[in-house]
Amino acid sequence: MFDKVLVANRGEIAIRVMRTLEELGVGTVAVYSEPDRDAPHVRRADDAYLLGPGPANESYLVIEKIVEVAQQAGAQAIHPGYGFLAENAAFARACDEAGIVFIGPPPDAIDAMGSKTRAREIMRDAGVPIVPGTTDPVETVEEAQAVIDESIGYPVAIKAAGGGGGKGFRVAQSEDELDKAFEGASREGEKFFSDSTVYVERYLSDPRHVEVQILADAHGNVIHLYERDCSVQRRHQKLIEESPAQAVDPELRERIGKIGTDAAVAVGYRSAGTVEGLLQDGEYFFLEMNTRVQVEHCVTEMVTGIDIVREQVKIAAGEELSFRQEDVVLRGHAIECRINVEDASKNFAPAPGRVGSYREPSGPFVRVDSGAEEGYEVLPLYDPMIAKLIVWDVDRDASTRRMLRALGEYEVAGLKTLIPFHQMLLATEQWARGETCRDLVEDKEWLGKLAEPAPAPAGSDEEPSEKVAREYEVEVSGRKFDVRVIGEPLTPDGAAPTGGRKAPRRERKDSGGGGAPGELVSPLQGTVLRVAVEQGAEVDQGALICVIEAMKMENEITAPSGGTVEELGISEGGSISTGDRIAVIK
Ligand code: MV4
Repeated sequence: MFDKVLVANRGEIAIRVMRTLEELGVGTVAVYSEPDRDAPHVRRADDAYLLGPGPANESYLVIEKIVEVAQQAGAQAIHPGYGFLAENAAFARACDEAGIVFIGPPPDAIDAMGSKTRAREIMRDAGVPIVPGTTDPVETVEEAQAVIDESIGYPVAIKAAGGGGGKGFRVAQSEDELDKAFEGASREGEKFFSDSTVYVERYLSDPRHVEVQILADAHGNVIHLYERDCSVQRRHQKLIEESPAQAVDPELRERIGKIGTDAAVAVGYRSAGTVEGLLQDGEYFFLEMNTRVQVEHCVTEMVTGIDIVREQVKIAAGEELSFRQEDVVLRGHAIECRINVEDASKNFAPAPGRVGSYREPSGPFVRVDSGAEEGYEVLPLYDPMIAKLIVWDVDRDASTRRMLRALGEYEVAGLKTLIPFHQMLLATEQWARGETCRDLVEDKEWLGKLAEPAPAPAGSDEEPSEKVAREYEVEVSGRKFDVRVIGEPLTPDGAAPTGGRKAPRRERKDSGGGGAPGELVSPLQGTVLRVAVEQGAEVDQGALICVIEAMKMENEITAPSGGTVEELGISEGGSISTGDRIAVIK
């Protein structure tokens, strides 16, 4: 086993990985960006190293810097978590070249599965069922039209070859929508993956998203940990996941498990991975493979009793899996709710800010994987998911009731989270009947019920405290170090301040609700992609005002109330900051 592992991530997943490393007796090294100096994942680790400024491409995505830090810290391996560099083959190769173990699959498997057309080709050749459609890229609309007429038929899904997770995914119901869908998928592929190549699939009208958890070691053992159902998603962001899938019976369970392991064998997989697929009318089709540990791995851990991250680390250290397929037993039912800092009533707009009082649920069979705490500032720079709530019980019904109980105990003051959304959704008949809830999560009227007066900003009566840097020379084990201490200023008598830890207060304007009457301010920083209204226009509550791109996500900003657009302070292509005025609607 390794002595020391660097965790190249932040937030809940960094802490999740460090917990397992601690249990294995492995030392932990955190990395962080400037605004994350004080973050829980940094305090959790044995050692921590600064990477650079806040934007991920200057910190969490800088391959050379992370490899250099690992060498400097004496870490023998790097765990990438999910997101950031987790599915970056160049990073995996850079680790190899530096003599550091990448805790993940071989770079060639990352490459192969990164290209969705190559993945489909490999799976088809291995006898894994894929959604009917092309395995070669389709160059032109005319070419797409020809294959659709010849073999696929409408409706079709046009998908970016470099895509995945729904990025660069468009639907054409009929021939007259093909042009637009092709252009859209191609443009998004170019924007996100610098690859405008697209392919065509038959569009399934109401499939379930069912995925298989895989573990493969370096000794030729490939097993699966059964399936998860992640059908409750919005704009391809999963919101609720569960295991086992209700729609899967024992016979189908064995069949899709085998599809999962066949897929893993076909790409020479090693480590933990997920084979994603669509299930419709008892038919299961391969969709794509995620070559990382996923956000929702926890529900599988709860029903199998297997620590997936522990297995991942052991596999990377060269150990053989200590159990076989027949040892993996499913027990009960687990559900996970993602706790995002978003306002579901405002089109799931990001709602960054400072967490006020914070209390996590507990009690029997309740697990909280969190990267937040009281006073934690959720930065618009990073993913809005601050925590996950996972529960286990004997069956889906009991698990749902336990989740509702736990959601009720969860207190996150000072900002909007998806907690009320989850409470409302889990109480619906659609959820109880095991439906995908696809229309519900897009239903503005239903989501509008979640709107309530904005909570008072946390600790708004407190004095802000600024941090300062002080230089010291210290001696540790006979070795001299120059250290820069970043903390609260010294008190007049020269003593370090005492009392509770207080995070630095950044200047920020109120986001949403506040300001002048009728004023709509931007909840995030980004680029105005589209302005959907003109000055003087009459809009209804919930009407689309503009689309802001932030962190490569398109965010729809809607009218908080109906009225006339009296002032419009934005233009397409312009940049916008948190708290900037978008419009005044009276
Ligand atoms: C599809 C599909 C229908 N037909 N592909 C791809 C990414 C994933 N997030 C959802 N994806 C879909 N791919 C074809 N050929 C429908 C979806 C889909 C979906 C699937 C299952 C459950 C919920 C869904 C919500 C939106 C889109």
